[in-house]
Amino acid sequence: WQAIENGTGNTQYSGQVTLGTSGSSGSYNLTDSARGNHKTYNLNRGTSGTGTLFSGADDIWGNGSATNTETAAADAHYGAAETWDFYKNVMGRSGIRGDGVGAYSRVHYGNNYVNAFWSDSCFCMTYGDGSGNAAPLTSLDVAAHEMTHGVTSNTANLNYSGESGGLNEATSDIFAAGVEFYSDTAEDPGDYLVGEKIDINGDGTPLRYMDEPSKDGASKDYWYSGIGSVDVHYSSGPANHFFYLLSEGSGAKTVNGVSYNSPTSDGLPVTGIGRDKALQIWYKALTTKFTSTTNYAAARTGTLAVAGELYGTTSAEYTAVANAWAGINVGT
Ligand code: ASN
Ligand code: ZN
Repeated sequence: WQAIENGTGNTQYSGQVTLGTSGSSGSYNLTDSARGNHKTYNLNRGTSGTGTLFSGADDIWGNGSATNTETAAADAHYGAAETWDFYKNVMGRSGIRGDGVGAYSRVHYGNNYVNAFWSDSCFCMTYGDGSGNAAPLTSLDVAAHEMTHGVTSNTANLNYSGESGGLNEATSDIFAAGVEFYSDTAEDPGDYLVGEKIDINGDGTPLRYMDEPSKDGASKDYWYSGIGSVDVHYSSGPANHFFYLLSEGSGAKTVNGVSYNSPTSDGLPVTGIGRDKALQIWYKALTTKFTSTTNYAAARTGTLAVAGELYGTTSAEYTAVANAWAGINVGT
């Protein structure tokens, strides 16, 4: 038995945060007993197994720099905790499977590894240290994106190819934005960008933009017949764009200090209903309407059905869902 403790994380991307840890005076470890015993392990540049559970005498983790081994652990542990809390407190879901059981995170995967991933087989998240082992892929939105792959696997189970694969990817980006707005630290305020903290492009630009996905140079803004044959990280674009339009509406808007300008395929305006309602609609569709083969047309049908159930078919919310899909060229 180990007491529930509150440690201090000095993260690279989210500033100083409180971490759920375990242990007692002189001997602590990264086991979050308040969140299904989610643990964070050190792979120490290995690529298999679990490595070693992060442990230490002082319950202070990391120093904000990637050169400190504990820093990536602090970020990953924090990301898992915020994602857990978002699903629990906003969606009423306890853990990835909804059974209250935590997963685990592995940091320092490989050497100069520029990716992070969820695995169904280990029920775990894994993070590389990025270019030069200096930019671990452990930002809050990346952690929430990967953990959401676990939620998707255990709910709609959207096939990771074709249009359903794009919807799977978009689901991870949508809830990553939800978690970031939920956490909303001064160091990493909520936004409709993905991976803006990890500088994966080396020029300070984010990995993805939800207001106008094509700004990344590869993602699609609008659905078209044949989009199912592009990489799932780019066919996600229209669904990310749908979510932005439904939340904030089309046109120019500044949210939390970030400026967006979201176009529509038909040039017609869309009025947003706010992020909180948009998140609820997507979550309920994911968990009660979507299946492994849901495509864009079926996602439209599913979210409209949910909007009807939640708000009625004559509601502004229902109309906004229809208009946001029309704005990305679905159902017109
Ligand atoms: N980081 C990537 C993702 O979660 C890994 C992958 O391509 N599956 O989408
Ligand atoms: Zn993904």
